[in-house]
Amino acid sequence: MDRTTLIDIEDRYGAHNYLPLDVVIERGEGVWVYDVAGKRYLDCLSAYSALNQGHCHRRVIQALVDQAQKLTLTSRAFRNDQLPLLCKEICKLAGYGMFLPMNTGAEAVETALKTARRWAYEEKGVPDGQAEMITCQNNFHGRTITIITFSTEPLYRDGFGPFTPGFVTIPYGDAGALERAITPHTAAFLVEPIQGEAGVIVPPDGYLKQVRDICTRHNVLFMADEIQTGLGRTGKLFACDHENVRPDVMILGKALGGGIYPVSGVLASKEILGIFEPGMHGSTFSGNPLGAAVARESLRVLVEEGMIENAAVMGGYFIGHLREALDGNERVRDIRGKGLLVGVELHVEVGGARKFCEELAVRGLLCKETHKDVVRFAPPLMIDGEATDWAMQQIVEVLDMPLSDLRTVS
Ligand code: IF1
Repeated sequence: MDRTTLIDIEDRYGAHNYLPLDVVIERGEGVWVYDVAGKRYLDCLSAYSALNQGHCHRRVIQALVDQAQKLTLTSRAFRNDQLPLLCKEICKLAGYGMFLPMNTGAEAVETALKTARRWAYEEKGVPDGQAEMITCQNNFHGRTITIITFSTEPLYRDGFGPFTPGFVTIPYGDAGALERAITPHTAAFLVEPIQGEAGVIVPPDGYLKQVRDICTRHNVLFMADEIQTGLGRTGKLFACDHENVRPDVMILGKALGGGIYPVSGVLASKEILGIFEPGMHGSTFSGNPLGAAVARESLRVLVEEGMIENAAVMGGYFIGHLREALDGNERVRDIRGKGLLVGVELHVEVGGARKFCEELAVRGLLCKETHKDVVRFAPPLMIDGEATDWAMQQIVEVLDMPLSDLRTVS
């Protein structure tokens, strides 16, 4: 079916909760995707970092197919032969004592919040029903009603109340604000090591170390949402590794399923995740053998194929070169990021980043604006030098074009 027919059908029968670039993708391989007309694009979004291993990675697909032919779902009413190995392998890789699997990122965040509340009542001695949680301005942790309770973005929040009590918001990157916000009832501090959706906001050097120190001193759980920054994206296994900091609770999703199958989960010590007793929490699909097999292979591929190191090398090259090449560009306000999570912020006067994303798509490079003025570039982690050079050339050229020459895909 052709592109416009498919778009019409989607717009007629699908809810309009997104405004996608009007490319209709049919096939993907590595860093490349192909639309229904056969046109090739370099994917510089990677489904918001869910595709760190690239599209349809052969080994992960093989693990999926093999497992799908054997066993897909038992529910946690019974055991299966894949979940135990996923739990062990991810704990060994990440250096934690226990893993609690879920499916989507938002569910993993909810799981972490439930963990922290229960821990506060049972271990910390917070009076029942009074646990507090600290979160940051401009955070993004998902879309459930509890999670949007502490969103500061009206678009995500307005009209969805009433909300969940027990949350406090502080500025991001401000360790002093964290210390001041802590009370005897504080259970946890939930934070993204780099704020992705807020526009690739990298906190000041040393922030995560200070957070670690403050949380330890006040017996508050440090919970890192590494759903977007984790699993190699920033050139280390976790973004917290850049400061050699170990959060008490590590929240993962996205690339844990290799961009193939939704797998998420929470890592913590036995003391912390040990608060869960049978029946307290769960989900029909969590820990299913299909997802577990996919996650196991997704982790192996990341490590064995050197993707994390490649993200560090290519990311450094990408950011360094863009800074140099866009030095004199008056539209560009800032270029920032770590590894292959890169944001290019334009001055507000430019009037938004979307039209540059449209022109880039016409040229065969897919990326997406975040908020209004930032373009986020986050290609799969196995991108090579040649594709990186080509991408940078397109970006530099497009950011230099007269507005009237910019084309749109539709
Ligand atoms: C959408 C944004 C990115 C996340 C972090 C939890 C979740 C996400 C740090 C929830 C999800 C996604 C969801 C997707 C778009 C996207 C996004 F622009 F909206 F904010 F990546 F930057 N924590 N991020 O980034 O995980 O439940 O979606 O599996 O909601 O439109 P999920």
